[in-house]
Amino acid sequence: MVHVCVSLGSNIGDRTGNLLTAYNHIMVIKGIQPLKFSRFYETAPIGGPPQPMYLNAALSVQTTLLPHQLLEQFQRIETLMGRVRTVKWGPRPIDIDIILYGDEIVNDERLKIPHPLMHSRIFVLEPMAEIEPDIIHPVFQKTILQLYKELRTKMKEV
Ligand code: A4P
Ligand code: MG
Repeated sequence: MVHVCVSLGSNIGDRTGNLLTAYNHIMVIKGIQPLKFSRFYETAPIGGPPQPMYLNAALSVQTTLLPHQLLEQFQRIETLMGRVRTVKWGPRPIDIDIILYGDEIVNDERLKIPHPLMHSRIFVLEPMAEIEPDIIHPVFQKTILQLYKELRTKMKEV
């Protein structure tokens, strides 16, 4: 079993309903067991075109699935929930990103783990620091809580 951190985001339609629906879909995938689900955070959109506010959450699970199998399952759920990929970083009913997969590093065309932007995104780190503060980022060798605090400090400086 591998301990996996997942980030969820929604900024179209019933955002709360979308996060809960995504959670329900994830929980019935064979080979996934839930650990913790964060509260929901309203966050200003970062990047992409002008778009509505997001609702973000973090989820930790244990799984026997391999990284690419997880990605496939998450993309199936995104499509099922009406996700149409148009603009990069554009608005979406649901985005499901794999943030950490144990301490494994994956870097190919389709999948990058740890998620390359996680340490610079407060909307990823804040919910994750709530549920899994002590997990260590395998590249930076820092805990999620440390990364979150460092980013908070950086944001105050600008
Ligand atoms: N991909 C590579 N690595 C991963 C990974 N670790 N997890 C590939 C999931 N997917 C991964 O993603 C494009 C491709 O990334 C996939 O085909 C997959 O093979 P996508 O979800 O289709 O497109 P995207 O969402 O536009 O790109 P991406 O990189 O997922 O965007 P982000 O980084 O998630 O940014 N502002 C706020 N406040 N809250 C948000 O949640 N989200 C975004 C999207 C922008 N601004 C936001 C938020
Ligand atoms: Mg995504």
